[in-house]
Amino acid sequence: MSDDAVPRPALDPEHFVSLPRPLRVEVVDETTSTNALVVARAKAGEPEGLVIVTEHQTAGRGRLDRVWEAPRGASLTFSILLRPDVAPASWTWIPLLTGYALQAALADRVPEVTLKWPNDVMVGEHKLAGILVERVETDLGPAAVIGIGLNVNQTRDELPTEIATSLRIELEETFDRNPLLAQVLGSFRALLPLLDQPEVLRAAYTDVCATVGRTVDVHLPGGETVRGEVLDLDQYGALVLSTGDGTFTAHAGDVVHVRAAE
Ligand code: BT5
Repeated sequence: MSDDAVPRPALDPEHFVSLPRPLRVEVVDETTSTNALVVARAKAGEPEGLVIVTEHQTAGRGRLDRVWEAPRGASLTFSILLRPDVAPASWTWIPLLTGYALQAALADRVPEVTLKWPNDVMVGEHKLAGILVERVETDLGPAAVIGIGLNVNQTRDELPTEIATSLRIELEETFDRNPLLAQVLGSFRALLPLLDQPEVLRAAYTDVCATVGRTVDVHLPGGETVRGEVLDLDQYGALVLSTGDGTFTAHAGDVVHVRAAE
């Protein structure tokens, strides 16, 4: 059961020494944003596989200038550097692959965990984790900085919105974040080759994506909204909607929100 007296072990680099190559984890006590830190390291020539995890972000970023908020020591906030050697068309799968790897790592503990296209990990209608992938141009070529915020030990009072949840709330248990992070990173590393097999990834993602089959409102920049039933994902991981008078394809980069239609 949850109990405020249960210790919350600090992040400890010792737990990450035997992760599969090329992953290597650095723990920092505090930073503005692990994405910002990894972007800077990518530009300075860092090889792929760097992971930076922090106890506290003072300016955590969401998509489209939204913010990611988590109290010190309660969650996992980390970023992974990749230098993907894949066709440009496969880049759009990176956030989806990341969500899939999180889902796969958590499903044993939380069987109800699903994915909300394009970048949310959900339990029912509640958001357990968010993903922010940034593409950075560097002297070594384009890099992907994959940021993940996973709510672990937050109590209801420590979450910023009603739609958020944490593992602690769902499972009534507090977690040592160290083995959890090692498991998530292991899952990510094991599934990474799927970037070269978009058809396999598409089938696997669709299987655990709660958005497919739903009627949703896709909010576009500029205020326009498109309503339709989600038929499928296309070969780039974009959402294909049936709108009544045809189909509409929504690309993750162009979407402000996807909400269940009222
Ligand atoms: C995301 O954005 O969900 C991407 C979040 C990525 C955060 C990680 S943490 C490590 C790395 N470093 C960073 O600086 N960022 C990444 P988006 O879909 O735009 O969702 C943002 C919205 O989620 C906010 O507007 C809030 O409504 C909500 N939100 C903020 N903090 C949350 C939390 N802890 N749990 C659930 N929802 C949250």
